[in-house]
Amino acid sequence: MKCRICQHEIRPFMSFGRMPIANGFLTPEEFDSEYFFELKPAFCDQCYAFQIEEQPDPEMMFHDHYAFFSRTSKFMQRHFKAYADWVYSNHLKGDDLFVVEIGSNDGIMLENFANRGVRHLGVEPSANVAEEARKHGVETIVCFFGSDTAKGIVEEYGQSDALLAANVMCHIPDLNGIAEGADILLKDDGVLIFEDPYLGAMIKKTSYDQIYDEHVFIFSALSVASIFGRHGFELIDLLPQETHGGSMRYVLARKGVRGASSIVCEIVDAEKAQGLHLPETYEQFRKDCEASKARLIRLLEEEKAAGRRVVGYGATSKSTTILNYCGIGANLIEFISDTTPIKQNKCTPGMHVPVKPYEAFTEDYPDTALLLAWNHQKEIMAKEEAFSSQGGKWISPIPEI
Ligand code: JHZ
Ligand code: SAH
Ligand code: ZN
Repeated sequence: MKCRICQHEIRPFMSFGRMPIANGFLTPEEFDSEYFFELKPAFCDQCYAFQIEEQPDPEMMFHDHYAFFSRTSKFMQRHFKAYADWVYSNHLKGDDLFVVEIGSNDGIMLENFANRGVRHLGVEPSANVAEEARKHGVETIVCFFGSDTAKGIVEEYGQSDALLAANVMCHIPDLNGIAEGADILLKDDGVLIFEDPYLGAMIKKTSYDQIYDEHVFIFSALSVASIFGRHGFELIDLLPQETHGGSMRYVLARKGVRGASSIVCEIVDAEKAQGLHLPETYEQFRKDCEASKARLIRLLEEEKAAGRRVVGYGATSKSTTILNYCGIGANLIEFISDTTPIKQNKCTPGMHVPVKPYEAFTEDYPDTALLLAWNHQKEIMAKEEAFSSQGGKWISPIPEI
């Protein structure tokens, strides 16, 4: 295969096997026509882009019945308020500000700009979540961001002061097109700011569940500097985040326009010390994934042998990789509880475990809960004190089982 960024010839270093659409929750009538592809990660040692070999077409993942709504976590609502406040105080100056967000989903971030009366626009291809954003006063257009969208926005609204994103840049296969779009859209001193799950954290925690159809890339400072550096942008700041099991916020501006923080060099050095630029690191990661899989299966089989009821907590996109890679189905977990209405009373992609409303968990506690939304551990442990204190046991598949 060719690297999506630099066209260098690269080879996958492992396979997670046959995978469905991670957010493709479905009914039994749809089992026969379910789509599958082989999930194989690869690393490019020329531009440092960690990527998957095959990604389904964007329209198969993002449409008018997309299953992920950002507002399902209270913690994430607070996170996005803080993110928006930080952008506002540190990167926006002057009057008549204009902010654009890619992948604005249900408006969780832009609502904070709307509340300040800042001109804003969300670009969101999934019509159902965009509709939810509008209910919160967030102006949204339903389309995929790219250089054509950028031209259209400039014609209608003018150039923007900031182009923001969270958990979407790593979903977009044509990043060269995104960088061109950013160049068209941003004012001369405009900033491009985004955050995504961090490669350094994924390697450290063996959180291989970050790898699924939507996540075509997993970024590091090394790769982001190289990807956007080809288009005249430079990294000027980096802010590690706790969200989604370890993320990084990247701040970029046109080369030479704004000063760069010394943290950029520090983090790049730390990534080299961690070996994120070396193929051997990914060989070790493969072994760590295999060991993690074996441990999780053994533990669930022990629960079953002991006659204990196990239920999954949170039908995350990430869990599609865990369940399918480890072969965990209704044989090992009874059902998965989730608070998102669109996922409820459907089955999980590939392994077809039933998804039930949250109340199915609270009304009849299992012996053990498999914490598939492990990135929301703090929020969930606080919420589920009653389950834990009456003897309920938790298994977190990641970071350590
Ligand atoms: P959560 C999605 O990943 C997909 P997922 C996407 N690719 C991405 O990058 C990130 O989001 C941003 C439920 N839940 O946040 C709600 C409860 O049931 O880990 C969600 O279905 N009870 C865009 O899907 C799921 O868990 C709770 O108390 O891996 C959490 O999904 C809480 C807090 C959540 O993202
Ligand atoms: N920013 C939110 C939502 C992340 S989900 C958060 O962090 O919680 C990713 C979102 O990006 C989805 O709503 C999806 O429809 C959207 N998306 C995917 N590809 C896109 C593209 N090319 N342009 C704009 N949005 C895109
Ligand atoms: Zn490359």
